Amino acid sequence: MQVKLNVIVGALALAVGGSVFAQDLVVKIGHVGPTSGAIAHLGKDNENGARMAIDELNAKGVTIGGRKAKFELLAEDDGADPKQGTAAAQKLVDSKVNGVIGHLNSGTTIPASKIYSDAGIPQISPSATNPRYTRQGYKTTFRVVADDVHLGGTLGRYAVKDLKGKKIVVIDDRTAYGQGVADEFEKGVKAAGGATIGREFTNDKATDFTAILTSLKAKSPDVVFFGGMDAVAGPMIRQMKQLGINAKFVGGDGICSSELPKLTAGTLADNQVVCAEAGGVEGEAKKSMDDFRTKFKAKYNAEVQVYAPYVYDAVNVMVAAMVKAGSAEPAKYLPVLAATDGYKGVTGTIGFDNKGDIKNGALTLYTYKGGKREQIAVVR
Ligand code: ABU
Repeated sequence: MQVKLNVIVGALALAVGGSVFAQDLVVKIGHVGPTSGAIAHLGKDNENGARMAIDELNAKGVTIGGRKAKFELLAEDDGADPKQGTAAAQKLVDSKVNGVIGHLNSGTTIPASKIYSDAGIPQISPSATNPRYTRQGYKTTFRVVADDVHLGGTLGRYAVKDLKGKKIVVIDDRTAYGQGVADEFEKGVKAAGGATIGREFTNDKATDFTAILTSLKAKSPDVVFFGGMDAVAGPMIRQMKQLGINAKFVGGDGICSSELPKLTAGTLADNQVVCAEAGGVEGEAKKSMDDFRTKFKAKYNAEVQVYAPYVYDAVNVMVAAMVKAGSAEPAKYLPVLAATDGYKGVTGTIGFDNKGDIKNGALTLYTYKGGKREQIAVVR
């Protein structure tokens, strides 16, 4: 009897509630990054970028296909671990997300992309730069930053032509990103007429680099390139100083964070590091990025690390495609997303090529002075 009563009450509640909630379209946006582990500061930065976009969209009010959309962020932690990454991806697919922003690392983004592709769910990575991600033939993969061919190649040329490196050595962390960007750096060095004189590797959890740095010190390097993330680069720079290696330290977007000076425990010299963010704006377009940074600081009481603005744009580009398609159903808005062109984001103008890569991607070269990141130049 009690069971019957519960069923009737439940049905009534649904009927009454239905007239209210039928107007709202719940749109679930998945986000995945490492919010635990050594690069949790980067994962949280990304997640905050997504949350900021979602909060603003809900506050502004967005209509999709004549229905008011209510956006929900389903945030997952992949710990920068490929296995945890695929588990997180499956969880989001099972939760029937409408789209995914992530993952942060190439090593997690690439294996996860098969899961999203099989489920037909659009995925935009705001930070995975290994070119393989968008070269697998999947229709669901997009990226709003330049890739490692661009990053590594530009830094390789910069090391030869601008830093005048004559004794360039390379270290990588053997991840999909670290090894890939280091390979591209070496190609860039060669293309610019230079040569590398040593290569060593470590891993993305290492903290002691005495053996590889001692071996490289014997070659008296003037430029050390590191393919890996800031959590490893910081202690490496500190140990270079302890060993008396006075070389420039060059790296890609993975080391180019606000956190890097702190991670070197105060041993970072002015102008010692040259790194590149895989995007960038200049001239009048810079104002929107600066405004984003100010808003972000006010909301989270934290500086942007690297990728938060790219995550913010990725969410907004995805939602713009849903609005244009009049549907948040992946199969309906995916072709509209793929055709994105001329979208004005805080990170610049976004359009995708036929692989899902950003068209005409930029890079921003940075150094550090007084413990703060300082822009050198935006290059295309
Ligand atoms: N692009 C640097 C960090 C993310 C990655 O693994 O690609």
